[in-house]
Amino acid sequence: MQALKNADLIINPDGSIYHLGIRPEDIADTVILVGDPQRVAKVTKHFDSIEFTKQKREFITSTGRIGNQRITCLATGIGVDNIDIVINELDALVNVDFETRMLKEQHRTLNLIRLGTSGAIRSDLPVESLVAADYGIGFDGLMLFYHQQLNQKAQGLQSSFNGFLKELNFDFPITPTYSHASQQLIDLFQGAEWRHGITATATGFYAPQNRMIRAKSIVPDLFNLVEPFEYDNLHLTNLEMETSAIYGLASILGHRALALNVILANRPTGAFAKDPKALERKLIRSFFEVYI
Ligand code: R1P
Repeated sequence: MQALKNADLIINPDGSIYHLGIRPEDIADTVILVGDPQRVAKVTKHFDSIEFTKQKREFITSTGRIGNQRITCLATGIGVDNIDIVINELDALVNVDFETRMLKEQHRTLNLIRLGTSGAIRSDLPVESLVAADYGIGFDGLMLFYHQQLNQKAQGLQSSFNGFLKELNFDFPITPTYSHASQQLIDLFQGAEWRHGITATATGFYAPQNRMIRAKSIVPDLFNLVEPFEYDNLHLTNLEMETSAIYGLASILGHRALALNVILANRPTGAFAKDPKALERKLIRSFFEVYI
């Protein structure tokens, strides 16, 4: 491999990476990814100590410790386009030598865990539920740009969903992409509190998620149509804007990934959380009860 060019791996004058504005030594092995920048402080409240907090654009990073365990929390902002930046830059921070711009010989694996908010696709998944995504289906298109060798589980999901779509005889506006969580991480979240399922990732908040205020969708029933889909005893449970890209890029780059989402909206019933902030806190608390 040749050294990465300055325009491909962009390093700021202070030695930090282009968008995230953090340096290789800033990253712990566990990185909690949150969408909302204000969620970082809600997560780090559970830390015993905080080493630093840095911000560039919407990307806030804070690293600290709980007991002996060093943990990073990073705000990704909204959407898979941001996830493309975040996961590639996190991987570069730990697996590329910033002096030589060459890949390091020893690969370092990160645990990338999303703590997010989401809407339920199914009416039997009420507001307040906590969902652990065994699988991701991307309706966003990002992973179509990457060479990806799907593992056996993701391949199984792909062929099952393709068969389902064929029977529906429905022309999708975009080619779906498929991914699976890290088995090691998903195995930790097996308690009754965690509903398991397949998380769908959309490329926008309104028409791509069947929401219409004034602008109309060309596929207004998309998620009603796919709601009955079931694979590996799991339903297509919920809809948000990051998971498929986190799972896809993590698997390509050799990291472990898991997405945990709290349900704020139930799309079939039209219900929305009365106190979304309390539910965010519930998700964070429930995560730390298991993970630490
Ligand atoms: C949309 O309101 C945002 O909220 C959800 C979606 O995935 C999207 O990012 O997640 P976060 O609360 O983690 O941002």
